[in-house]
Amino acid sequence: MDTSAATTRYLIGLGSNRYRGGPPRRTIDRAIDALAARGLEIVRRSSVVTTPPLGPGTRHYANAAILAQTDLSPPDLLALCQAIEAAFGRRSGRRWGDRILDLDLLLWSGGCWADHTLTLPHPALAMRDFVLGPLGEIAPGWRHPVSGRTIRQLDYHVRRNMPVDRGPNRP
Ligand code: PH2
Ligand code: MG
Ligand code: MG
Repeated sequence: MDTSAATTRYLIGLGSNRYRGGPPRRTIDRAIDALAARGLEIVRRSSVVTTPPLGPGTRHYANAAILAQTDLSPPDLLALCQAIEAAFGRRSGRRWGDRILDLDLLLWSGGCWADHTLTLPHPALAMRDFVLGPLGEIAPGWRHPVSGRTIRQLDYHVRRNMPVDRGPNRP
């Protein structure tokens, strides 16, 4: 038995809507490479979809999600994600404003987590089609630990209740 294998799984959402060193889709690819280079095992990755901005953003987003395995705790993984965001040039600015790179912890195999900086599942998960779409590609059967609904069910509900322009990748 391989006792060195990481046992904790995370679903992570990625977003970018500012050009820096390349277009947003390329930033998403580079961010996934950066997470892998820092020791995360990327188990699955979604396609990159183009979505209209929710909130005050001015440009469309490239969004994607990954399923990753690591031994890091939620706060340690959050710190790593924030370090990568900073390395990509992200500056703290307006809430929900345009951003070079956003890495959001969405769900983890440990169920619920809450401390002063991090809440899992991500509180807005069930309301965001740009998160649920990519998640549905890689983990449709994953159950939200509070509602008990699968990603597939949540995605179905959000699309039925809040139809939005899907962008060129999700006709
Ligand atoms: N992220 C936000 C605010 N609005 N809109 C889209 N389409 N995609 C995002 O990732 C996104 C957003 C804050 O993180
Ligand atoms: Mg976000
Ligand atoms: Mg974020």
